[in-house]
Amino acid sequence: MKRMRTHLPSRKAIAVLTAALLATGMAACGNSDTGDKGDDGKITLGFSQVGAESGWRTANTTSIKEAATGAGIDLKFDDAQQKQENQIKAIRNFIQQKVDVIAFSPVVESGWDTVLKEAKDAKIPVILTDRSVDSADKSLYKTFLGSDFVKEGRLAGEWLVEQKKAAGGPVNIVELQGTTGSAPANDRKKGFAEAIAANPNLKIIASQSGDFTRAGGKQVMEQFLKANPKIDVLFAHNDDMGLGALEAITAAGKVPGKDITIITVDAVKDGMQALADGKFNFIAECSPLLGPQLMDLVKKVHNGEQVPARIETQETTFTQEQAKEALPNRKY
Ligand code: GYE
Repeated sequence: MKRMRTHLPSRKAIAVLTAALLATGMAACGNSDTGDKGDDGKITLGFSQVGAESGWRTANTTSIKEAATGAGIDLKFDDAQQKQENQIKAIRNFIQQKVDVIAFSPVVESGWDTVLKEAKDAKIPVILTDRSVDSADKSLYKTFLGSDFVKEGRLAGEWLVEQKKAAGGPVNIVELQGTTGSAPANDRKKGFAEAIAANPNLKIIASQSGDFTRAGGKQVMEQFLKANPKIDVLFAHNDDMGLGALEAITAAGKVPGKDITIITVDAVKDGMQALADGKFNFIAECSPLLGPQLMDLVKKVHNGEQVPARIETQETTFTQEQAKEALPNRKY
């Protein structure tokens, strides 16, 4: 009997425990209704990244990780290896773990409604970053932070129209598209096509996905070169595919930047170097440095503050001369 008694919690212990439980419960309610903060009191952000397919993506991941540390946000980072099913799995995990906020860069535009609804039902706010979704129900996410991809495609096309004004004869264009079904591939294709539409001599003779990777760009460009004896222009939806294509073009005995005019998007360091070296001819910029703005938004939506429905990054374009000037100070 005596021994048993010593193992029973005393009244005082029960009182202390109850008070502690109440306090935690109240603290959680006071923070927000979107989930508990971690043990350390920090906001927890679940972030699902597309993958590591390009220089742009690597710079974007670094920016997000550094900004989270700087903002004192507890980051749970998941790399989906360019697969939507992995992103859906990661988001479901974040919901289960009751993170405070979920952010993700959707690999493709469609097929998100179900999982976004699950996050909404769990009262976890979602922020879209870099790429958007095509969901009709805009209440499934709080905001979108990223670039105007249609504009990037249009700027690329407008530059080409200007260059080829005096060309007269047919200008054969090949296009390396980004990941099939992704917002930047869909939108850059659209913007570029619109910009050149009024010029019937500018013709896209082949267009295929290189999945935003160097290997993809090289392989598809090899096929383009085999199938088409006269290629005047390459429009690649990102620098990496353009860089991969350089190898195929050189191997085919052609001079990139001279025999074939090369236009890309992103303006990451390697792309800018190729432009400064005269191998590329024009780049429409797309900034991956979204981390600091994202962390700001995470704090705001966690506090229940209103945020704009769409926040667009300011971007520019680069010619070869401008690339030479900008390169020394390029951050990514
Ligand atoms: O242009 C490309 C990357 O979504 C804007 O994804 C991003 C694109 C970027 O793989 O390099």
